[in-house]
Amino acid sequence: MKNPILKSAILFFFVFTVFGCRQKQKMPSDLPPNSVIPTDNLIAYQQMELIGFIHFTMNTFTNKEWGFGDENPELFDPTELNVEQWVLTAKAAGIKQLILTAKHHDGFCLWPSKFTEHSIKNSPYKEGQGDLVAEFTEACRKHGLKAGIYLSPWDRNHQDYGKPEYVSYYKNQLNELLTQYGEINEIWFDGANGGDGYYGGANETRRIDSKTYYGWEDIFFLVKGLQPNIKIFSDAGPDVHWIGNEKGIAGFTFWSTINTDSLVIGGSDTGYLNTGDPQGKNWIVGQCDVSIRPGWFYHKDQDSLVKSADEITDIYYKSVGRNAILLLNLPPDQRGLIHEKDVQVLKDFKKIIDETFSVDLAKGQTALANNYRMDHKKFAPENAVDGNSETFWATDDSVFPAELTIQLKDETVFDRILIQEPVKFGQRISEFEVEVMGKKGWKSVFKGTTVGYKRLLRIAPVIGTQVRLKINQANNATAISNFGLFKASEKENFVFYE
Ligand code: FUL
Repeated sequence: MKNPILKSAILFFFVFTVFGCRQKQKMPSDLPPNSVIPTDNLIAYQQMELIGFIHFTMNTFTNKEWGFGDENPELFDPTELNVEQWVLTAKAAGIKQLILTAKHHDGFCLWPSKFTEHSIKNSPYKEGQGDLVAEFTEACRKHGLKAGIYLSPWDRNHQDYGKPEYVSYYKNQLNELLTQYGEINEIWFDGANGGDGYYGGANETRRIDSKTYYGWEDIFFLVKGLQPNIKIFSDAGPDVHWIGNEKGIAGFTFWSTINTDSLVIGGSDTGYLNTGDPQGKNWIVGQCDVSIRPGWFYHKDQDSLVKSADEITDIYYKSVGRNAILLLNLPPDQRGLIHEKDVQVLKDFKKIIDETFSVDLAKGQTALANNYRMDHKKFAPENAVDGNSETFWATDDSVFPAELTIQLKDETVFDRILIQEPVKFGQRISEFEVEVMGKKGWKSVFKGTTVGYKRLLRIAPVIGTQVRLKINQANNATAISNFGLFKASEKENFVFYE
């Protein structure tokens, strides 16, 4: 080549390309995500952690759990109803969203639906001018809570239940609820469907095939069309699924992945719902529903049976602490208020949680690891103890066990441990262990399986200078966004280890 300018241009291009590529290879790529990951919308949903149910309707006044559907609307007559009391009580307990039974199985509507007379518009409440869905959604918004709606698919009042006409009625109701009350963050589709009822005076038993009757795919499409960010709850998702029991307890092993094609609303394998499925092709948040009282609705004779703050705390560890959402039911009484006993329990529960988790003893301590991805600081172990959920420690591929060691400045006593995976990359860990360095060397204090968005461990108090998290098995490179150590509040009376 004679032209020296052309020669140096070609040389420059060659060097730049090769060197440039090399540089690129050396740059730490982001951690490759799993094939099943959550949407940002679902991550934000799970970050709420604790949400509440409000079971309040005709049953509150008839002292029933399931109304037959023949109740006279005039029975709905709260004397001191105060929706702000519900919202402020919930908010003070750390609850981030409330779901209201806009219509339970008895068919009575808490809003003045155009499509039925069986509603609040024919009750004494505000002389028929009341709209509890409006009051509820406004109060939630005013105090910074998300609002959700429960609309029972089963309707023991409606004459057409079991026929195609009822499905149109149900869709009309969805249309009202999802267009007239601003943003609705969750819609709750119950699995209890069909049986005996009033059915417009027929007083008979009507069975339906819950797989085909409602046309769920069309309903989901309608709902998402009206409220694109809404989360749809049912046994089968598509966004949030039932945990398989009404005790508020997720499996010790719990995957946020599951296969929805094996799920049916009202007929799924409860064991499968309780553990999720490591091979699952759908990311669906698990939700643990439970009532603060034995019943879902208020009954005076259950005033002495309100769960204690310790019991709610135990449930919290077995739901939120096992990678699921806790949906805690707070049923207002006939006055229309959350009862004083329930309010006190919620206060005590919140104190226990706040006191336990206010000081993270691992935060800012020295963190070491046997490996971190590409030796790059973006994946360094200290990211797991910086108190920032956006940063994380991650290893290179196929490094097992992956070990994160926290060196504590002083001998430290703790009995609660927090582990979090950055789930935007998927749920990975299936076997882990925590060890503590005490006077006699390393001692195993907990052996676990899944972690996910949040795993909380309860152990007997230990004293140590070093703590080691060992990830023995995962479906992809280990990533941990938070590792925390805590001392349980003195107010927690019962001690559960797990
Ligand atoms: C169940 C219903 O039958 C109960 O009454 C309650 O609403 C509970 C949350 O869901 O399926």
